[in-house]
Amino acid sequence: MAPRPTPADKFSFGLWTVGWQARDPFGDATRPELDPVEAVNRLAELGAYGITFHDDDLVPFGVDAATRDQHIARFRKALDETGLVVPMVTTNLFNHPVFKDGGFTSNDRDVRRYALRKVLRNVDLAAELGASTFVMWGGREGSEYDVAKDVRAALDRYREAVDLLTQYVIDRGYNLRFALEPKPNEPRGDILLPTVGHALAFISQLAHPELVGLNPEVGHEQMAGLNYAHGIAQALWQGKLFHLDLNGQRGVKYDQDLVFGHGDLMNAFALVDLLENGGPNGGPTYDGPRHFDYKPSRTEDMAGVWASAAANMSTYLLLKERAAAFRADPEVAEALAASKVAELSTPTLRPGEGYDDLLADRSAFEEFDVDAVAARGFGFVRLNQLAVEHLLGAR
Ligand code: GLT
Ligand code: MN
Ligand code: MN
Repeated sequence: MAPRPTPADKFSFGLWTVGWQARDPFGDATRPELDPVEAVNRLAELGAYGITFHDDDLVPFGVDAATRDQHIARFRKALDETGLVVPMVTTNLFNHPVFKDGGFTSNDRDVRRYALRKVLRNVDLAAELGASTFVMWGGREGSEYDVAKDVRAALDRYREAVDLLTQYVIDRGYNLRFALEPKPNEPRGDILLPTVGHALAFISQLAHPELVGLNPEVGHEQMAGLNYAHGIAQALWQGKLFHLDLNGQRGVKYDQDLVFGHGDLMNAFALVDLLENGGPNGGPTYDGPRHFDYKPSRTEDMAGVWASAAANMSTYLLLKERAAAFRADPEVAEALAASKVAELSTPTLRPGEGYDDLLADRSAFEEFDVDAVAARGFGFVRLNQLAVEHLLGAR
């Protein structure tokens, strides 16, 4: 039986996920529009704790101020009634044709100024609703043609935008941090800040790097052929895992946004194990929202939408159970020791040891039995098979 989620599990969903009408480049919508208030009610019933949105998911683009206030007020009422929270907010800088060459990095300066105003307005709303993370996915920030985009100038403009936004939250006293979401391509041929690594390097160039981290998405890293769990581990290592987008992807192809675990299940297992058991004392490494950014497949009706939303959460909880069982298994402990997994945490040099001591240590080199050590196996396959057996419920 799949475990039932509760708000303590901190599961959250984008309004654009369950609300996706399944329009794709080849076909029309297969589902009706979803009222944000209904999304709040249904997600709360299913056991989620949070809901996130783009400005335009909640308030249709271009409506007047009074209509905007009405939309926000009825959404707030649904939040108050259900206890659902808004941990994260983001801005749509990709849908309207004005953003066809990007928002912060459009070649057109007027578009860049308009994009900044749209984001500043949404930052106010995020703070008003108590969000602590503001995601920035720059899906249109990029190019199809190398000669048409000065990438260094684009990065200057990207930095200019992020620096303005961090200064704004500092001056307004908002408790809000920014999380960049990398993606290698789609909708642009090449997107700026394409991977976790590029985004981390970009952050080091900012005026307030402490206020900027990452929102890595499973499928986006896997579209680039990269290991998501490794990317998350490095983001944690650098103190930059501010938020994350969980979903599923099957290999290097278009962005599938499948249910979490419906792609690379082994990597999802490693990820949940890292998030839940990877801390210094075997506890969680990350205590933020477990946010699902998936698209209910186009084949599904509304009942299928809610079933797929529930599937994300139960898969996560099942993996959490399986990872706990893996960690508690004495045979796994023995295999981990045989593979010297914990030995990697021992510094290579002794306390206070420097290169002079290392050079003087004959056992490290002159007397080191290279052939004997080279002949020893690490037993990683056995260890991984134990993980597979736990994952399959065979242990
Ligand atoms: C868009 C994208 C997602 C991002 C969203 C945040 S928008 O749906 O595909 O990966 O997380 O802007
Ligand atoms: Mn995606
Ligand atoms: Mn995403």
